[in-house]
Amino acid sequence: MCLTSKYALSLAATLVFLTACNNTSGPPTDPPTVPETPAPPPQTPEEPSVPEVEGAAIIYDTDFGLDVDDVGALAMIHVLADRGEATLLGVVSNVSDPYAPAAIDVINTYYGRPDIPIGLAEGGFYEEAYPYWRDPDPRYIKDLAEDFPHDTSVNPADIPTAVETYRKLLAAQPDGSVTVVSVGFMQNLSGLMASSPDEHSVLGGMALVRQKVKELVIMGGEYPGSTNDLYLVGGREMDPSYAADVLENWPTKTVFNTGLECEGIVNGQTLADTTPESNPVRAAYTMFFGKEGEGRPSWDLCSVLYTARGTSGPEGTYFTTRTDEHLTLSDAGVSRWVEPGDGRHVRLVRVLDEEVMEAMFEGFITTPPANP
Ligand SMILES: [Ca+2]
Repeated sequence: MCLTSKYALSLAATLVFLTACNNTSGPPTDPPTVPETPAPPPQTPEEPSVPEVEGAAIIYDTDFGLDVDDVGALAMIHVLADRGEATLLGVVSNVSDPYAPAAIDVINTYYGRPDIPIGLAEGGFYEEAYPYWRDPDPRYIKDLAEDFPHDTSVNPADIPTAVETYRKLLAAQPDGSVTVVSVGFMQNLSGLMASSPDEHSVLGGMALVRQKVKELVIMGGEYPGSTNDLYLVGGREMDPSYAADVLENWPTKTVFNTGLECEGIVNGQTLADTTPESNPVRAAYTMFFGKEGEGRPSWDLCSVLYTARGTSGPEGTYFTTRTDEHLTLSDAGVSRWVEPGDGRHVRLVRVLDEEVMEAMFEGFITTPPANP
């Protein structure tokens, strides 16, 4: 029987076991002695743990609340993650609405990822984020936060800033590996570039971005130009300076899904037919429209598609790219694509039929969570 001791994994366990065996074959002796615990190995400073990443490593920068395709796009990221095509590192809100982080966490929680880091924009930009061009104007993120499970505070003082969240997430990732998906305003990105070294990284913002970010994927930048591009101008609370800073100074490849490319592709209209009432994605669309069965253009979803799969996938070629122009933005918020290319700005041109893309997006956002 004592041969089994050879399977013991540690010296300590072996000694205890041998002692016990001896005790069964002879007269009682002294109580078994507890072998000395080997000294622990010398402490080494812990490396920051790097979570396992599959597919595109995404930080999603969203104006959650202003429109509802942001919810569809976040759902799509989760389904891509369930399929091993993406990893959601974190989400930052570029509106300052205190309900935005909680509403984002509602969606993350529904898809079985309740602990994704979430950051909130500073500075009082869109402190109430709702579709202000609609009448009535539902603040669906507040309803999501109040009606669905999550564990995120609605007190902004409890939420890390978007810039801090960016810095912490980027610092923990391998060089050149992170894709930032910006589907809203750009003050978080501008703030990240201007950020100082902190406990997360000795690098300033520009160096940190240059080192860690693979590419920035922006939804916005209407082609061939616009005086009123929502995200470049800043919408109702206009301030084009942040977007101007990003267009001019962001140090990595920047890929523009200009909005119009995917405006004709509708998403969300079948959520009420194919998913349960407990689905907060369905609820968001229903609350946004005030009724079921309506869909929204797929601006943000096209950015997610490019981010996860690039310009082509099983359905065919999604996009071609143009690099012969770069996007400029004046102080007054007038944007224009001008020649020549600057080596950084890339523009996506949709190729795949709208119907095929629509079916693909609807398939993504109506897929149940793999690990609810
Ligand atoms: Ca958006």
